[in-house]
Amino acid sequence: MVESTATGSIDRPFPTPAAPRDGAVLQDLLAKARPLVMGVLNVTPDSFSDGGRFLDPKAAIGHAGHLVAEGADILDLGAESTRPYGGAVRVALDEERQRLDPVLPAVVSLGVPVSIDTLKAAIAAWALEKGASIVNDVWGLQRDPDMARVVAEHGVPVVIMHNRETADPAIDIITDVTEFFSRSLEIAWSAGIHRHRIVLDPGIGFGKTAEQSIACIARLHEFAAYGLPLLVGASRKRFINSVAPSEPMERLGGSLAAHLLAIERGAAIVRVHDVAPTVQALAVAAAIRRAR
Ligand code: HH2
Repeated sequence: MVESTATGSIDRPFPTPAAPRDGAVLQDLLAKARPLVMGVLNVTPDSFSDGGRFLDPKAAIGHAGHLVAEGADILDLGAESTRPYGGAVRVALDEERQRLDPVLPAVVSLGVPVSIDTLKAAIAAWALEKGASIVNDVWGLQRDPDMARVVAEHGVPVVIMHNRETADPAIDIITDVTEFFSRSLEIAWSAGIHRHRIVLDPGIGFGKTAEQSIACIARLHEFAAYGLPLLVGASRKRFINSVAPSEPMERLGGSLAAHLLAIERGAAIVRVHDVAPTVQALAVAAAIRRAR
């Protein structure tokens, strides 16, 4: 029997359940009506927690398969470390594309939506042509002046993440994030990006002290006023070390705690390195909530 798919027609079967390539991808994800898990795939030598582990394309594709088997709803593919804690080595456009090229088509064929985690509009455009279906911009459309146009022209969802060059312990971080989101939304709407294609993310660890990262999770519900889905990426981040001294690979407990509390405060998507434990934690939390 030939089945209809989101992208196919009833008389033209597709061999793989390819994710929808337009703004509907976000609506389809949110229609699952449960918190979504975005699995991190870094094809980088220098990411803060898993740098070098998945630079080899075979290792990266294998890891992507594991993340999907463990229950990832979205795969977030990045080839330039954003180094939330400084010291990022900027990667040239060609190098970033060369890291992605042998990996992206195979990852797309796994059948879950792939977001491209990049600062560069040219990489985003290229990745969208190759099958990525979401843009994840850790500078919230405010770094590369062409990013908003690329997102608008492709009609895809975008994650707008808050960022700052440096942390300033003296500022009210919630106000800063709110003002940043408002600027990004102006840019998005001027470029013609539809409101239902936007996800907001306070950018845990980016230009924030540990206390400010914690505040962004504790007061996440304050960003709900925008009426847009919220994403939180607390996985293995350094603020956990400030509460419970630990190396990045030892921060699973802290990551789970942060993501569960973020979901209680309205997060629709959590961005994680450890998909299986997160899926389990979310299932148990949901079961307990249902039994109330
Ligand atoms: N965090 C990182 C990278 N991209 N994107 C969003 N939307 N939110 C985040 O919190 C976020 C992100 C940093 O984590 P990781 O990718 O593991 O590290 P690196 O940037 O060093 O590769």
